[in-house]
Amino acid sequence: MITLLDYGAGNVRSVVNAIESLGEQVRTVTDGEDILSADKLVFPGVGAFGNMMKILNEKNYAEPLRAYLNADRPFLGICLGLQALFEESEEAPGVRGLGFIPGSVRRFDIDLSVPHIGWNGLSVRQPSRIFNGLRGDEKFYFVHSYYVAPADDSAVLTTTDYGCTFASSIQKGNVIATQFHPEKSGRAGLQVLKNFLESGGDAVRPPHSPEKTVLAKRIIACLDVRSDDRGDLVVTKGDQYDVRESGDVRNLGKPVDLARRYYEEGADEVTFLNITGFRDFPLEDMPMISVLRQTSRNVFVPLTIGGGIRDYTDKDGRKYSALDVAAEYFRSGADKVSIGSDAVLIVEEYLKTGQMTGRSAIEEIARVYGNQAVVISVDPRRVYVSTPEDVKHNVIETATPGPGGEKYCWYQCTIRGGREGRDLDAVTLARVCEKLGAGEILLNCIDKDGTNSGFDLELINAVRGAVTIPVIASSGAGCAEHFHEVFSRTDAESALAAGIFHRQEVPIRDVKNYLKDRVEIRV
Ligand code: 1PR
Repeated sequence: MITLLDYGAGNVRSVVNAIESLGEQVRTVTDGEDILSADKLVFPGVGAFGNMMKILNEKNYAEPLRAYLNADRPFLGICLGLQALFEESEEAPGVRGLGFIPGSVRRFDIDLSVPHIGWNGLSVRQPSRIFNGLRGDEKFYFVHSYYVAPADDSAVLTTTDYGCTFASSIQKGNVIATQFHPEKSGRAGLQVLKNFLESGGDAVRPPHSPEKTVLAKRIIACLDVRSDDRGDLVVTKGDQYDVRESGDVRNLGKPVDLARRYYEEGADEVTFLNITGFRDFPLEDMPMISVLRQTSRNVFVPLTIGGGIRDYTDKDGRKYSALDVAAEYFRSGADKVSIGSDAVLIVEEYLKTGQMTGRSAIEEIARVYGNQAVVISVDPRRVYVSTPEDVKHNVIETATPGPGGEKYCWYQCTIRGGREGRDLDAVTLARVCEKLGAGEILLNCIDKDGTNSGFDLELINAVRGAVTIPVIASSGAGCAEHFHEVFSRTDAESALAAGIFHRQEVPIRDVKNYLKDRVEIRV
């Protein structure tokens, strides 16, 4: 029996799923006694350092935890569960951590995108039983803006490079903690968890551990989901957002089956977009939640879900906040939520008033679940103009002139699945969303969607240049070369595709095989 320390601030579903997939049972801590009586304690920290310590203190968990750690009992901390072991964090000055390891937690101060999101490697510094069965060159999933800086190296198991070299896992006796998420790191991550759960085993040094590590570019499979005319939930795919063919909604498969297939084929992440979420209320549309629950049981890479994340009043007058909707998605196994239409309305309001209210969906979800959990899905469309002075928007000079020979264009944000254009450009949207606390931009392009003609590099460069958070390039992938093009000609951190994967024209494996000698990826 594995004891899980869940202090109620986020998604522990995936950790439970991963442990259960290894044949173990999980019980959740309900009081300090449960901590002291645990055989093996897993602490998947989520959210922010200050809030975490506040809850641990309020629930009287902090002292039993210190006692458990000091007694050298089996412990696995994950992400914030690693940071909790230190004395203090720049994320919450003045708040005392558990202080089990001397040192502090620092914010990345680097030229690269923060948070550090994605698959990066481990440089092994000391042998450990946690490495049993690993080659050493596997990549693991990270998502964090802060890293631990131990006072000395004695407990450092691995380091990872991202603008600086930081401790990515530590071990002191039976206490092990990782900055990366084993439960989201595919087969390699499950092996690390298994090594922890199985007591014993010799300390080993994996044979192929790199001296320096590199963050991989991510390949994301996207499933646009909606009910067809018979009411069945299907994966569909549009041409420039039109998902109907001869009047019917295109049906390209079942969401849970396809997500599983993409996981097995090597997708680094899976994204579900409930494309009619703008008109349906997701908490009534329970099939989506059930898709997420079933998927997270056997897909061990990050899952993002979008569609319908906004405030809502149901027919009985009951009010739900966007945070309520997001919370249900996180409980059901999502790691990130993506906000589309509502983000546009939030930014318009911000531009009108110049005020950050702290109450928008972006700010509220970021505050509770962390910036990295909030993705903004942008649905822009090109609008051509003859000169940059024609509009007040961010205009670019384009190599693909418009129908009247126009040499300039701007990217108009849309809402309601592209149905309604707004007086806002994608560059401004991305910039304001970052300011409000979004952690990542999912950059679609209506003109390119479903065309197989390649990504809109001009759009991606314009948005990527305007923000410091990671950008996911989306729409238009037609062959493996297009992924190479987007990674070599833009600074996008990841690339997403739908149609070519669903129709099995270019499987994810072929994309990765093509990229592997050209771009750093997770093989
Ligand atoms: O507005 O917060 O309710 O969210 C709705 C979400 O649904 C948004 O993220 C929006 O992008 C998405 N969406 C709405 N309508 C459509 C549609 O297609 N009719 N799909 C839609 C967006 C774009 C991508 C697609 C890529 C790659 N689809 O998801 O997967 O373009 O496609 P490709 O590789 O085949 O070219 P809200």
